[in-house]
Amino acid sequence: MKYDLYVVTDEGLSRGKTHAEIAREAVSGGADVIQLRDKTADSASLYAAAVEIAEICRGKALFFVNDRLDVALAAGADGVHVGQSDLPLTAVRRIVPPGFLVGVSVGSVEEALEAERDGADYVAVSPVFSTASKSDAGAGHGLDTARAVCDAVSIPVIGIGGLNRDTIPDVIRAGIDGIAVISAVVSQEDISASAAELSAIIAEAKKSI
Ligand code: TZP
Ligand code: MG
Repeated sequence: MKYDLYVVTDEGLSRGKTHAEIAREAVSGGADVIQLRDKTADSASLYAAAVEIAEICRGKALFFVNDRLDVALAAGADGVHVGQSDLPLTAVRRIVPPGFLVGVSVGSVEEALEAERDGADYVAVSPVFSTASKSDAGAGHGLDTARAVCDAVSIPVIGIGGLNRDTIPDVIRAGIDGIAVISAVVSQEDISASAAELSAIIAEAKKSI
């Protein structure tokens, strides 16, 4: 499973592009993972976007839905991403079929170990740095926490929050496997070119670890 460039959709930060347009352009630029994230859409429109993105991603990228396990399952997504106050991972695992992927946001080594023990497919250190893209993200946990989580678990570790062309190399050097972004791709004029640029930066940084 390759998580190198993980693009989280956000219609509020996308210069007017829809979730599906963001996903299509990001995948064409080489994104490895797309996460559909929308805290305000009604279920019908979220489901419609998820069906479209599942098709865009098929055979090209993994597709996760944030939080909404019902939408993820109904739309045929590869997985769901849950936070610490979403449906607990143990409950998610009781519902989903074998092979369905579950990612969990963590802010400490303890949360990461618990998620790994409960069967997470990856954990996301969230946020690595402070960010204006998520109003309640809180202070960044920093590179030391990212490094400690990477040392503690053997599942892939994603980083999210304040990651861009300048910060990615240090985050990769801390041991992070995947780089999740909103603004560094979604808010750019050319989403495809930005995804391609970040993919190349990630690949280059991984060569030197
Ligand atoms: N979860 C933790 S930080 C964040 C989310 C969804 C926002 C990341 O956005 P950006 O623009 O890449 O900092
Ligand atoms: Mg959540």
